[in-house]
Amino acid sequence: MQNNFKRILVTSALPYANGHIHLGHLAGCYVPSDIYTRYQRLQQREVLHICGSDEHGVAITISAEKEKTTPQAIVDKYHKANKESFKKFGIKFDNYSRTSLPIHHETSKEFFLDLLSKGYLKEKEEEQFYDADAKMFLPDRYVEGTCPNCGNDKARGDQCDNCGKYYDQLELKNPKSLITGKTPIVKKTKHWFFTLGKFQKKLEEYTESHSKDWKDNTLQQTRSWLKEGLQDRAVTRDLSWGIPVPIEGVEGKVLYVWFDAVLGYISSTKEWAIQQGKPEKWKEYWCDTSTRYIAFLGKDNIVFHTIVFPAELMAKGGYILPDNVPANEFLNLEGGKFSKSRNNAIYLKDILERYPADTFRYTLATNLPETKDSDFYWKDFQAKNNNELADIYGNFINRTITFVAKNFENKVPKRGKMNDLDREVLVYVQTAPQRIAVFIEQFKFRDATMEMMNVARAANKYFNDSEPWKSFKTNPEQCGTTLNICLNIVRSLAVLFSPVVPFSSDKVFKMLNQNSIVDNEQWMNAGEPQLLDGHQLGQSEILFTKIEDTTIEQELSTLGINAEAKKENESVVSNYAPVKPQITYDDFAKVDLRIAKIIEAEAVPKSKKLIRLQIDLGFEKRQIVAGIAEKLSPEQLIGKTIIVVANLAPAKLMGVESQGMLLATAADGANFALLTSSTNVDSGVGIK
Ligand code: B3M
Ligand code: ZN
Repeated sequence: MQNNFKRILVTSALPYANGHIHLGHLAGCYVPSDIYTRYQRLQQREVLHICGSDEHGVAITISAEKEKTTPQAIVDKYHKANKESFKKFGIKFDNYSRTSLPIHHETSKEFFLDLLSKGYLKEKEEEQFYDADAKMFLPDRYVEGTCPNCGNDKARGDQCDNCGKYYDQLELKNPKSLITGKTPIVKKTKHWFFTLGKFQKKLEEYTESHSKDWKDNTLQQTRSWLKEGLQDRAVTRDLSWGIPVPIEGVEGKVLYVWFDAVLGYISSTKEWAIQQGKPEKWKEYWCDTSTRYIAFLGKDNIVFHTIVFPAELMAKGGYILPDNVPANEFLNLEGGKFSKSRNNAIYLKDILERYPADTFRYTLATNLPETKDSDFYWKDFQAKNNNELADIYGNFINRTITFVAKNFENKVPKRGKMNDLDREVLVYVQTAPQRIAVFIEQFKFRDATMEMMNVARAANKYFNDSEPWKSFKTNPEQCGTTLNICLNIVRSLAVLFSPVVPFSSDKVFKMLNQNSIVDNEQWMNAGEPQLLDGHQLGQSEILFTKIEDTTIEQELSTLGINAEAKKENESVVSNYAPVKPQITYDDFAKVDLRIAKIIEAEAVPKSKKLIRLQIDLGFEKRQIVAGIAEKLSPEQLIGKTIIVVANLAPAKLMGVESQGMLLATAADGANFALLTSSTNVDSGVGIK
């Protein structure tokens, strides 16, 4: 990690402008990046948060065909909608640009031509799927077929959504054109290939220089690509929508969307600089080594930001590289996958009509898929709103403010002599900014948010233990001190919570009749008592209202997923095997179950089912073989914390020795699950 930096550049993945932002996007990228930048601003650091719409590529043209309109109409519609939703949700970008803007086209062409002149782009003929009826080549998502890696039969031409593997489209099995549904033929076409291999060594060094500060998923996916050896990759496509290949005489070809999308961060920064009236200022962020660059994104975008983009930047020269790439895993919905097509996605624009933004910001922040996929459950959402936001944070604010309004003429009472309880709680609050900062600096936003709520918990406890309703009659001076401290904690909480629930913090500041806004506060001073004795407070209002059961039932009934999930579950019931003969505890105790971490994974050659795993048991490393290759890919397995039978006699499977066995459900489809540990437990710990 780079320590002496002057400013921080934060980028959030550019969402495709072909659909509305949903909870999966927010949990994967935008809630974390917004918390991070808001916090850094409170730390008085110079921060720039950059984003925009990704408006090129086949994702857009296919959506246009589906909605029977033009790509331009699609991107215009969704760019506007998403920009607005982000704003209402309080995701603060310094600029939200579009990759269809001239400034972006110019930037991308400049990169392409520079790389071409340096010999990093090679012209080659390659074979590609061609739809003879539609008379067109079928780039990327225009073909669907069976994934060569995991067997998923809805795999796209360039990438499988199920196992995350990227491959050459000719490897796809049973290819079908998305335009005519026919089996495409293979035909030659000319493209420009980025010689990624030339950067293999530099990228390895770059990756390993971050072996201590990058998250597991980022590091493992990047290493696994590097291990396979970087190949030349086509960075042009036969399409008319996109940035035309800037070479004379070349027609009907555009830059591959991933080649230009990542450059969108740079062009968005340029656009911002122009808006500031300082057109050269973007260089401070991209070309100055005293800038620390953090790229937030979801796990399916990792390698484009740790390999492809850095290689482009290295090839061009003079640019800084991402210092960290805090990628999140996926957020699932009610135990299933988010899916636009199956109508089981929750869209930001819809929830903004029904709930305050902060409720979702908080519930997502406490449930971010930081180390593994997490689930959004409506019931959980209700519980977090009712039992935490309303009952803990909201309640403390409310009871404090109403008590002061009723008993102290709505003015901050004088702080007199302090007792042990007073001093204790003050120290706890004063040290909170530092505790939370440590989490945020490590991109542990869940922990940070929980720590914020812990402060509110401690505040409530202090209120209860101090019993001001009693001391008001018996010792009014002591009561004044208690409420003075409570009000100051209200203020502290508003600042500490502001990266997560900024709208509520603004309301609290109004209630406190503070003339500054939360954004002007200093993070490290947030725990200090700052309200003056006698300060007149504003009007109180309820911060969070409770969500009724009927509201949640309504939400659940509108989710398409339920009916389907139920059906799937019903069909399994009859398949459960009868329970085996009874055993004694001693029988069970013979099985030595241990926590282990998967450090390597690779398919066993010539086997469809077997995967060879290298696992770390804490006290030793071992090889085991598991029959789960059809369910999970090596990439999905690496880094997982699993449970293994550690004392199983070794056995050979297809000639490969297995020294143990992992635990997983004995079912297929939606009921297949690898047993993993839900919290971070050391490898080697036993299970009973
Ligand atoms: N638009 C993929 C996505 O929306 C892509 C990200 C681009 S980041 C430069 O998941
Ligand atoms: Zn796959």
